[in-house]
Amino acid sequence: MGWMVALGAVVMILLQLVVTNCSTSYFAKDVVHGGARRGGSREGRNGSRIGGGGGGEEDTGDWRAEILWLARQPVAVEWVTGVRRRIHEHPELAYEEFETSRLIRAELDWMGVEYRFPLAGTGLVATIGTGGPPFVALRADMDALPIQEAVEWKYKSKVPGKMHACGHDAHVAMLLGAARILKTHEHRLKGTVKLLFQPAEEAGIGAKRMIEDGALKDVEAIFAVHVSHEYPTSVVSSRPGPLLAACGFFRAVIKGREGHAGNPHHSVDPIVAASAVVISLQNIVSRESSPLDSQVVSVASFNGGYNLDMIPESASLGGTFRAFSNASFYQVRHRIEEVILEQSSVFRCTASVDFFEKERFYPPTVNEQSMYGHVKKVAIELLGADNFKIVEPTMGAEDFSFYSEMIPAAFFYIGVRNETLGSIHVPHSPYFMIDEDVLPTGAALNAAIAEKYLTDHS
Ligand SMILES: *[C@@H]1O[C@H](CO)[C@@H](O)[C@H](O)[C@H]1NC(C)=O
Ligand SMILES: *[C@@H]1O[C@H](CO)[C@@H](O)[C@H](O)[C@H]1NC(C)=O
Ligand SMILES: CC(=O)N[C@H]1CO[C@H](CO)[C@@H](O)[C@@H]1O
Ligand SMILES: [Zn+2]
Ligand SMILES: [Zn+2]
Repeated sequence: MGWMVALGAVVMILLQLVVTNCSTSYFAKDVVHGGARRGGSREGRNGSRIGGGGGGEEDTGDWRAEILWLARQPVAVEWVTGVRRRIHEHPELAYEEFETSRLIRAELDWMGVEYRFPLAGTGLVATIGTGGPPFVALRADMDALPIQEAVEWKYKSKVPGKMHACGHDAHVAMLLGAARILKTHEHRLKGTVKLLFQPAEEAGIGAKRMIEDGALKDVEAIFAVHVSHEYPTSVVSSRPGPLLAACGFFRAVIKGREGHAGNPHHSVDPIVAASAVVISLQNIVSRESSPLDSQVVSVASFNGGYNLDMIPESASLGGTFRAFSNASFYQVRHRIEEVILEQSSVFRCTASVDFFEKERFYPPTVNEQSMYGHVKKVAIELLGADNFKIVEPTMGAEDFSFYSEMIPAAFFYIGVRNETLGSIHVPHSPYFMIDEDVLPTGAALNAAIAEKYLTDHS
């Protein structure tokens, strides 16, 4: 199905809003301001077509131009950038996104967009469209990180020790930007778009709680974007199938019996047991899993006693494990536990293992083929084939995987890399920054993905 474009109709509605009552309509307000500021340049936009006024004409080029125009009007750009900066200045950690959530709700109120609040504590789900099926969802995460920002700029984090170092401020801004575009298109949406503003992506698996609170009710497909420092500003990338790893953590406590190190036979040594555990854990991936099925087990923490002539009562160790399939992930988890318990008992110790399954246990993020295809198609239509890239999977994790486990889903990246600006740092770096030029494009892309999904599936 092509894009049904009714540019004439849209313009008529805009003009009507301007004429009737600009102060009550979110969008009309912008047209008035934007028009005034830009000296009526709106008319210069492919004027013949606007003047033509024929509704329902099918023309991808016009659709593309219109959605980008909506996103890139100076007032819209200024607004979306301002939203991002306000959030950036006031970062909030997982499940503490009170002000961020309040800001989102205020913007939605202003647009006249309805929402359900709260879900998962600070989260919300906004709704735009017919109110009927099909339902498609877009998701943004809201939380920041416990990192001290090292970038010196005007809108630097005002909260010591907290920073939006993963771009979730940009995700929220781009989703609100999409809301604004979709609201102006609401009359022509062929179903309903749900916008999920989710807490606690970095810690606390907020996605899972959003689902438990009904965020996916009726939703048949879901999409989410993440900024990427690897590609230039506004270049979109993704891949079909597994994209991000399943990710788990473990911590083991191995207990023996304390004793003098000069008389080791009176003690049960947990240090030797823990050492054997570390070595044995290395064999899970190297000896038990297929070389073609990428997996990781890393021991990243190892602690025992500190007294040089005492064998301690206990030792602890822990780390992380990753895999790209659910089956491998659970198999590795099972073997980590087994190896720790059994290897400890070889050395007459006892052990317990915690996998933090309620806070930090993520399934793999898997892009469903046709949802990936949809993102790719829309990105290329909107931004051109040069601006879409296929990426390799990475061992990072995302709690978007909880959605992708439930319904067809696609996760994709949008580039924020700009050497001139210095936005070249990895996420979670205190130097992380983005090229804000991405915001209008990301908003347009979000909106296009949702609108086009509804057109294709109604
Ligand atoms: C993943 O594997 C576990 C353990 O076998 C199972 O309980 C769970 O339902 C699986 N999840 C999916 C999405 O297949
Ligand atoms: C990088 O940012 C600078 C300053 O905003 C801008 O002039 C330039 O066009 C940007 N480059 C790219 C590749 O986006
Ligand atoms: C701003 C705008 O819509 N420009 C488009 C006008 O139409 C020409 C030809 O179809 C396009 O190339 C422009 O991008
Ligand atoms: Zn992150
Ligand atoms: Zn992130």
